[in-house]
Amino acid sequence: MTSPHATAVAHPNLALIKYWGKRDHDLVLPCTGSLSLTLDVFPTRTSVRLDPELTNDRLILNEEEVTGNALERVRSFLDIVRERSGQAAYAHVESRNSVPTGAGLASSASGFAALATAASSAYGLPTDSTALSRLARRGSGSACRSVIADLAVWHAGDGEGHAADATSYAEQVPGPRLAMVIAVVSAAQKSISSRVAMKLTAESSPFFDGWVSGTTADLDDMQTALTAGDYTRVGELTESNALRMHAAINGTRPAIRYLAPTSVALFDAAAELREDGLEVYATADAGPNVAILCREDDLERTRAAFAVRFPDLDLIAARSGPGAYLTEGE
Ligand code: 2P0
Repeated sequence: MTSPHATAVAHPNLALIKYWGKRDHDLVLPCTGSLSLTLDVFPTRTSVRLDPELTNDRLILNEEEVTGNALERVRSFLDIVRERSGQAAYAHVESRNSVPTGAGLASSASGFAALATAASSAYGLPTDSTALSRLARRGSGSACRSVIADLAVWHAGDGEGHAADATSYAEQVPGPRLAMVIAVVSAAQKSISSRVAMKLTAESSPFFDGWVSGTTADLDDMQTALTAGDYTRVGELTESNALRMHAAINGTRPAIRYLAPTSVALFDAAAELREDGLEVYATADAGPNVAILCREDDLERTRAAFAVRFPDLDLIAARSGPGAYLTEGE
């Protein structure tokens, strides 16, 4: 008899309305809801195989055995799965991702979405998208959105503690066909992780309260704009919400700044192209890379327009992608 095992695939997502700040660090409950586009590039494929002989989990990432903090994070996550499933066995976890790890292109989102999906199947937990999204959230907040295809809203959850845990998950929302061009300003590991930086922002940025109240309103407005198919409003909210997040981050003391001169130049180029009639908007996560939002029909034109202006940058064209799915062991 083969030991229980499963393999799952998940893709990164990029937020149009950002998640930045937790109200519960243990349960990974956010201060606000957020909303993202799951992409069709950079999949992560993760296998989980239970092994009663193991005395700890083993993690192989891109064919290399990983120990230390990364293994600890996976082990803590699998502890939740073991507790819920009543199965004590440790697991071999093998994961491959094609996105540069730690470069602000959301490898933790696709990673924990794939891990939650494969582990749930291997340990016999429910694999409906709500259960998977709630579980993925415990690994990395933004991972709950990568469980879902296309446009996903992550609900902040009602109340606190277990009531909030039950109601904080992502689900798909309707909207126009969107795409993105990701401009890779740097593929290097970022100097300070999102997890640490968002905690420091909440603790020391005087702009954090404004960020939370503004984002709560932005999320409502964004859902209205998406439902109405109002692309212009979607783009304006996307760009403005990203800049507000960076303003809140910049207010941290000692200061944190993720955007590089080239990142700012990319925001300027988006504004210039809008003047010229190509309706694109810029957004950036916790790193110098910039994602350019466009209508799906404008994707090639948008990529070409940025290739002329930024010939030295890698420009990755991405469309809306699938939610996390099992490839075997279902
Ligand atoms: C987002 N980011 O909404 C925002 C925008 C980065 C900038 O979600 O601590 O890696 O694991 O819950 O999910 C990155 O945060 O943080 C993130 P944890 P996560 O996409």
